[in-house]
Amino acid sequence: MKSFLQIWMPINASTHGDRVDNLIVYVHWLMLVLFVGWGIFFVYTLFRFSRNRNPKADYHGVKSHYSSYLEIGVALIEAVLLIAFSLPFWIQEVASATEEGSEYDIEVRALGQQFQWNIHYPGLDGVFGKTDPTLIDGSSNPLGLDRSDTNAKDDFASVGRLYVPVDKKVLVHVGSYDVIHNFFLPVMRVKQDAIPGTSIPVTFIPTATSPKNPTKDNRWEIGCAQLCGSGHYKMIGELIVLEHDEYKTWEEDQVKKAIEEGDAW
Ligand SMILES: [Cu+2]
Repeated sequence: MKSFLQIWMPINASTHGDRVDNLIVYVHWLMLVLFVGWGIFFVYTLFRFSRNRNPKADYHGVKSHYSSYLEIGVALIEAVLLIAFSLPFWIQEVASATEEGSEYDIEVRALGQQFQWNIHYPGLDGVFGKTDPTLIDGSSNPLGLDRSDTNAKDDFASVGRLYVPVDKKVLVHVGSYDVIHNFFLPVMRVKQDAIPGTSIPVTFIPTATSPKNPTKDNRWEIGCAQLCGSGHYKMIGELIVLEHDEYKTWEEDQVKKAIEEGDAW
């Protein structure tokens, strides 16, 4: 279901995006009702309790319980939003989708670093090679990959660019080298804090391929949604969703470069 507020949102290109958007829409409707309701109440009090009508202060105040009932009503609606919409969504899309043993097609690591996203691909063996923070070198080894590890031989990095195939389940382990960043894929409705020393899984399934020759206005961005330092504004990457065979060709190409040249970034 496409809700009318989606007109003002980035396009949604993930299977779970509609549920996120619907929740945003419900919260906005509740906020609109509260905004109009409190606005009317405020104007009412200006007249009802004006100095002209109440020359003497009333030391007893309001006796009715209407405002309490209203507050309870608002709390109930919020509880319904949380229990009926947010929690089931979170359990299904976040908790169970990322738990140990759940199925996925592509697995990458996204590591925030002032001020870029380093994407680590495990290569054709599907196993991430060993990394060591002391080996990190901004230009030649942004992941700190230990090439002496056999699993690391075909690993490669893609700085600022996340390539994924369409219609496949992608698992991203989000982490950080330095400060707290936030891995944000607006068109996938994915937003996850990247916290140093932790690796937090997020998943999504793209439903469309990204624009072929993207311009600044229609490219699919990777953003950093957490103020992370003076270069935060330029921590923008690009999400590239390819057809499955295009993705395979790209991946094999990167692996070849990694094996032949010992690096691929
Ligand atoms: Cu950042």
